Amino acid sequence: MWSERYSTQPEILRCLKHVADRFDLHRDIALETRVTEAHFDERTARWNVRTDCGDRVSAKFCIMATGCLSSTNTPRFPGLDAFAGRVFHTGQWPQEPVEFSGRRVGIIGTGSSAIQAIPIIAQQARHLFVFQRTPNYSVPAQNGPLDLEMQGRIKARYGELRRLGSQMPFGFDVKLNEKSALGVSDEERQAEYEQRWVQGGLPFLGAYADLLFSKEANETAAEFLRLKIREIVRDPEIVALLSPQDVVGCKRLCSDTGYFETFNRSNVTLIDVKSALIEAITPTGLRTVKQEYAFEDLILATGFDAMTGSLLRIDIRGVGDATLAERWAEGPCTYLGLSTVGFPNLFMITGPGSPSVLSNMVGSIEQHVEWIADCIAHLRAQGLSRIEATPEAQRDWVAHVNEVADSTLYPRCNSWYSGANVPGKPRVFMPYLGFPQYVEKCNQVAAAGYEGFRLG
Ligand code: NA7
Repeated sequence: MWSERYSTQPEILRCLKHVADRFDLHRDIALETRVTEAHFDERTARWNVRTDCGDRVSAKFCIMATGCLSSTNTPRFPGLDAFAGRVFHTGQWPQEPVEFSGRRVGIIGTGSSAIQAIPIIAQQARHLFVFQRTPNYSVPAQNGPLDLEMQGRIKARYGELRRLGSQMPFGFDVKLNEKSALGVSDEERQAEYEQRWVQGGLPFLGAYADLLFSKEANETAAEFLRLKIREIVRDPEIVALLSPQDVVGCKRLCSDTGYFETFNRSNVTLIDVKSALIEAITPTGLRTVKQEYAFEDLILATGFDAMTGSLLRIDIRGVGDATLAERWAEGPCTYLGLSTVGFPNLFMITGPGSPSVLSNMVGSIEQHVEWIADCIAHLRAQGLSRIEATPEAQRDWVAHVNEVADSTLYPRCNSWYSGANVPGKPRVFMPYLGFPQYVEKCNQVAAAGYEGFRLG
């Protein structure tokens, strides 16, 4: 039973443990184990995997289910190591509760993680300093308890809801308005945005069909969201700092509970670190080029080395001992986000070039797991032991992923979707836009005897 519209981490963990118990999965899972290397042995056509616990495993197939947002991004702030207080990263939060009562806290970043953390920490801390480089748009989460009757209604239609969701562009069953934002009256548009604001969450972006295609259409949504900030936040200087100027949804739209209201509190200070860059972390706080701030706890809400980080932190070597890091030096290249040239029998779950983070992750993960399982079963049934994407299929797929992305506003901003949040990371738009088309393509590839792959 889910107790809220947006479940908290402990509730999700309880659900995962329940599934692992119920299907007796624990015996096949090694927790607290980091894979350090995976090398393909051309002689045996097997993957040799090592872990930091000293395990050595040999397997015919290697499936990297390493997650799109699991390797944290920690900028190299000078002085960080010498900070005398506690340091937390939102992506590596401790399991035990963290108490901020009576403490001065600094938080760097104002992405989704910070936007969710800031209102809660502000209620506890003596003072909270928020160091913002770029403001973000946010809509209310409108979180709340899920009553039993509603849960019953949803569960009675599970199959149907999943089927409907799988036919939608992002794999979610949300109401998409097919009209253009520019083809309706101001009153109608305002009412549509208002209704979606009250409803809450990311379906706000479904208000009009052209929001992610036309800058002019997008600007109507941007102005609506900026007006909300002006209505909520009292100090006009803070309003100006909190008001984004980019395209809405180009960076992932955030969803919050009382985020903008938090800046009306007397114990919260917003600091613009775009106009006054962070110079260093000092032992007692942080120094910008303009001023010094003192606090006891530092929170890095600085995001993730998304989509490729977890893969590239493992020493993965394929044909000819070539490393994945070398192969992807100019950015990730895959066929369907499932496979990459030069790495036979290696599959990725929600890899770059698949819908992944721009889709319902659960649906996308399931689709990949099922496709890979079917593929392995097919190879076994045919007495085959090797599968590898062809360079031509990969080249065409990469071009197609870019072409689709370029028809939208997505590649226009500095988002983690294109690696722009990590200094030095190649700029490649990584997710594939269009869940139903993608699933159809994967099914066609399989039906045509794994077209675009060399089987052996
Ligand atoms: P995000 O969305 O990548 O946000 C990271 C934040 O940290 C963002 O505000 C960044 O500012 C800021 N940042 C990163 N590096 C620096 C430096 N060097 N100086 C100052 N500020 C910095 O990560 P989240 O964890 O919030 O969310 C990631 C996803 O998880 C989210 O989209 C959901 O899908 C779930 P910037 O915008 O780069 O100027």
